Amino acid sequence: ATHPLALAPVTAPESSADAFVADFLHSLNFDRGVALSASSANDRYFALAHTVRDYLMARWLEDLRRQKQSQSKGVCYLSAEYLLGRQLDNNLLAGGLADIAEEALASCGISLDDLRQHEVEPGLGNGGLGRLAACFIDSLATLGVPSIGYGIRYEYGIFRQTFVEGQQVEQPDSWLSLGSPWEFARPEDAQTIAFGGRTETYDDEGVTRSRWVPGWNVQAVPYNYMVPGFQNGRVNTLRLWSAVATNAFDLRIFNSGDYEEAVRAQTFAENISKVLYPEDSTPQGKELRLQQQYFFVAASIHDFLDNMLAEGFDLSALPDRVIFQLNDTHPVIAVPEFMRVLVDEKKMEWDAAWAITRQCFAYTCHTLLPEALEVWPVDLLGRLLPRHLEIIYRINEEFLDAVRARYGDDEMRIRNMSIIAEHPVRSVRMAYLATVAGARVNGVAELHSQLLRDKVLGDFDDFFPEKFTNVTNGVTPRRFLRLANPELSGLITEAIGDGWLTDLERLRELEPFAEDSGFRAAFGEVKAANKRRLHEVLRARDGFEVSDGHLLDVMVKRLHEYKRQMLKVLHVVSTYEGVVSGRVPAAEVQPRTVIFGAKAAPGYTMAKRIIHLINAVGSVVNSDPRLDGRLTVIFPPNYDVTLAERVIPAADLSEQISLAGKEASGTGNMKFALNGALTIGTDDGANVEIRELVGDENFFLFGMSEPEVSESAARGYRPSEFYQEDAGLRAAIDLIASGAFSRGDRSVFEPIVSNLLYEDRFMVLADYASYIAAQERVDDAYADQEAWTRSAILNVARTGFFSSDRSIRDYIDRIWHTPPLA
Ligand code: 26V
Repeated sequence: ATHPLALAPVTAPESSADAFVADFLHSLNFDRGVALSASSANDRYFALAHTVRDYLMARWLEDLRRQKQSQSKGVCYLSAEYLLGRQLDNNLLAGGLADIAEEALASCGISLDDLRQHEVEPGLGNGGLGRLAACFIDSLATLGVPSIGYGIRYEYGIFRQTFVEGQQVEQPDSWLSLGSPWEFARPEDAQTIAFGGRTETYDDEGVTRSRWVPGWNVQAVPYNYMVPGFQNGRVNTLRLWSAVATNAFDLRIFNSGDYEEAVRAQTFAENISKVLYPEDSTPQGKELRLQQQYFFVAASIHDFLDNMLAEGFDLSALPDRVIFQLNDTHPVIAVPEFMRVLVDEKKMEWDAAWAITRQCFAYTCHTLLPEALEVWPVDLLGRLLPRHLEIIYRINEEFLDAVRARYGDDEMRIRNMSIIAEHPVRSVRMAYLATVAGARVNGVAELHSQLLRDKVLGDFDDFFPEKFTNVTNGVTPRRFLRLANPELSGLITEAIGDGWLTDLERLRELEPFAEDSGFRAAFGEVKAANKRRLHEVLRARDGFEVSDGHLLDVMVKRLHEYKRQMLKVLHVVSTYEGVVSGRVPAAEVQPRTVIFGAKAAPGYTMAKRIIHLINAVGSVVNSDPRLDGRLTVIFPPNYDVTLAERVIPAADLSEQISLAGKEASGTGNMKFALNGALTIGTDDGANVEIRELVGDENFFLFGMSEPEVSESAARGYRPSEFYQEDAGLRAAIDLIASGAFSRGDRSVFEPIVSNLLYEDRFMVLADYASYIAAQERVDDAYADQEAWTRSAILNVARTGFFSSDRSIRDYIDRIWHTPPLA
């Protein structure tokens, strides 16, 4: 670092369109090896990405150096998922390069917009949890918090969804097939990750110690991704791990002369980071999934300890240097790994190690569904990670001793609080381990955090109330307002300046503009333009023709029964049935286009049936002339971040209709409100906070409250009573049962119908009447466009609270206590 050239990379390239052209052409020629005249669009996209990368590089190198050098406390965000979305636009915006790049490319006769379309989004997440992690690393960089995101570089992300005769068919998402211009492999920073084997005790100068004698190992190779802050000169790192076979492992087998076995072993190792599990909410207890979890957290912990701490660092000071934030239970195996390192490898006393560990971890819970809480069978965990199981047992023993000391021999309580469940199979309850080990436990919206304390983790709240806190989720305004909705962003900036991009509460200053008819007209124009833009996308992407002048009603999120896409289907079917039965003249139907977007977990049969039903209803409704084109249902396949960025800014109505007490937060709900859609929703998750902020008169509330749901369940819920008593509901369900949407074949949707009538776990029928009434209020409200637009503006103005910058500030204040930028 003393040679003068050592400083060269930390000088940013000159920012002018001409310099940009030179860099772009250089990259095209020397990175891609093609002349401009011979280049493909993909070549140009790569060259552009490399050019943008180069501009950010100086800042990145500087931040890497600073983070390593500074002795201040940093955040290691541990997440099995990052649903990043496309990178090019985000990095252009963050680097302040969008205009220069556009001008530079134009001078070469290239349209930036064309190149954008060539980026395959990295879909390394399932839904809300993964997208939240992506928003959080954006905000961490923008706020300049010393931090690093750790995760897995899945070779295949969330599957690509196609429909064949209306049914979901999954295709592999080979997002890396053309390579990724945004990643930097760092094979020299690889970690060796061990698995299997056994434990033993040994005599260490008179002290009996335990150690792990692993059976096999793999290499974890990190890939770094830039995470630029918004125009603040900061660039953080996302470090994703990829599995490869270790040489030692290969050699042993090669020496035995078994070539096929050696290749098999390689495949075995590389399987670990091969594919993202597309299950969302229902853990399957698959061994490979536990391997993935341990693989990435062990690599991350060792990476941090090896690379971020100075030589000879005093480990007892760890709590002043790091907090590991556990994004749900997926990374919780980090806790026993950390203890193993401190006790077995660093030879620390158990109590001292535990005191440190308890300060270095915090846990975020993202669910309320009991079946979504991860448990690992003890026999599986013990086979894969025998030493970790011993450590978990000891943590549990000491914890239960403390519980006994407090409550006496209350065996019921002990059984309920044990980290080890005995039934149906002996298993480790990962949420309990995280709660016992974490310095803090947070839910993701006020209601959710309250329900965690009252119900899911009630005994733990009683035992350590000081641990529990709330951090309401948020979304990054850079991606979901500025990039997704450039026209609205322009209008906002014209009205109040651009401070909102990093201080979203300033959207409040828009409130008076709701009363300004000129502003309302401009706002309405933006919405109309966004709809036209969406129509073009849907035409080009899927061949849909969408009518103008419709209320655009959108429900996009994972397909899950608790989210109740079924309720939306019943609303569509009931509108359709009203017209075809002759009870309602078509002319009285408010023209609506209903857009669905949803992937179902491949093994979730009921969810897939509901997808089939939506498509079936769509094809009947859309082609029935009696509707006079006033009701359209479209379901573009493969809803992803890229499509979200097009759909959300165009929406008039946001459907957030989960059964109260089931949706932990929701984050789509926030994105819609920020883009000026009105919400029809239940009192669930962050809907509660959205409604409080925007005001009752700007939100369509319906359905039971959480306490009402609990009461109804306790009394014994009988859905068929609602069917019997509500003629409209009966007609809609009967129409589905009749085979009207399945060419007369009554068997196709029979499982959906009988589930609704005799089980209906998520109380669709109980909330039906209230939902329909709320939709009637929507129709009435939409008829008065001035009033509707006024409400839409107020939704934008009053939802600045939902910036992920605010969420991160709350994490800092309530959990991390990390100092701001160094
Ligand atoms: C669970 C599992 C189980 C094993 C297989 C893979 C897998 C992947 C994800 C999950 C967790 C699902 C929990 C989740 O995504 N929760 C959502 O988190 C959002 C961000 O906090 C929140 O807005 C949503 O309400 C909540 O459903």
